[in-house]
Amino acid sequence: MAVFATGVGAFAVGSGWNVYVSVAHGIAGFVIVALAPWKTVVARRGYHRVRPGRSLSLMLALGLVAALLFGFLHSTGLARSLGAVTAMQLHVGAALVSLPLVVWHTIARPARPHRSDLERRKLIRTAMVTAGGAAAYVLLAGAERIGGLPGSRRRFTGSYERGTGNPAEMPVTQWLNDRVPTIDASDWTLKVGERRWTYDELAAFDTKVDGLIDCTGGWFATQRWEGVLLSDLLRGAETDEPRSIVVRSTTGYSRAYPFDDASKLLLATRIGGVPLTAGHGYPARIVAPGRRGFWWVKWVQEIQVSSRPWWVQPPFPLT
Ligand SMILES: Nc1nc2c(c(=O)[nH]1)N[C@H]1C(S)=C(S)[C@@H](COP(=O)(O)O)O[C@H]1N2
Ligand SMILES: [Mo]
Repeated sequence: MAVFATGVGAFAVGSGWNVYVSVAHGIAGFVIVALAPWKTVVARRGYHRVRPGRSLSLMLALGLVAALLFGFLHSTGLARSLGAVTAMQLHVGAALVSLPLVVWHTIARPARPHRSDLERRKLIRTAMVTAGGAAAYVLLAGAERIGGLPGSRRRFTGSYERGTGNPAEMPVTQWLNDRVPTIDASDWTLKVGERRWTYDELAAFDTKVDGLIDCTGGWFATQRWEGVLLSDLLRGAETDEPRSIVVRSTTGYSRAYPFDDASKLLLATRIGGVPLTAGHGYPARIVAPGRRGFWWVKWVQEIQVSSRPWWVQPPFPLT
């Protein structure tokens, strides 16, 4: 459970304390590996008893092995993509398949708590396994560095640099199933409050932000973005109790941000001095430094101030 929680945590945040979450996620992975031999003995015993759910148990074991393997391949950089999919996608996919199975397994195969569980000896053993996981984590990081593996050049979120200062080299990424729309800027407008902005009006703004985008898919890049800060754009569009800013794309993808972040969010029309490409969000996209890539809404169509708190939304987009 710790490994799922830290994995989700690492996805949610891209700055500050996230580094601890990511490190904990790595250590938890090693702890699972360390416990595997012991668990294998228990599982082998259980497997010989024919009972319902045996194939589910087997699937769970396979799912966890796959999640660990692909996590290892991504983080070391030994294999970052396998054909059309990335190791990171397989890592997350295997984890998502395993999660309901873990829940089922905990309910269907309860481990009865023993009085001895809280004994000093057992607590010390737990501490030692965790310390062993941490040591393995540090050793692997060292080995990556000495061996010159790509894994040592990752950001603390686990992401690899791709296309900094060169937008053409930067991946075009969609969160789930969104498709890149073809938008003709001459019949596109941006609705902000009651006002509609044309592309040319927006393109006249030239606030520049060197912003780092870090996709949960495992890559990051820094670019010079250019456009208008939401705090400038929203002047006059404020409502009575502004609590959040809701940004929606032409495709229906949307995110809500705390209202107080307005001066940190840019609506960009240019990247590296030239208009955005369709893939990167033309005509206009959000630049949200410090937030993971899924907050950087592309193809923005509407920006509204709302009295609803920003956290009244799914933690991750649903499309
Ligand atoms: N409308 C819309 N905006 C979106 C997405 C999406 O699926 N739809 N994906 C997000 C994700 S997950 C990332 S990492 C960035 C990627 O930006 P890029 O394609 O310009 O590199 O866009 C974000 N903005
Ligand atoms: Mo992403």
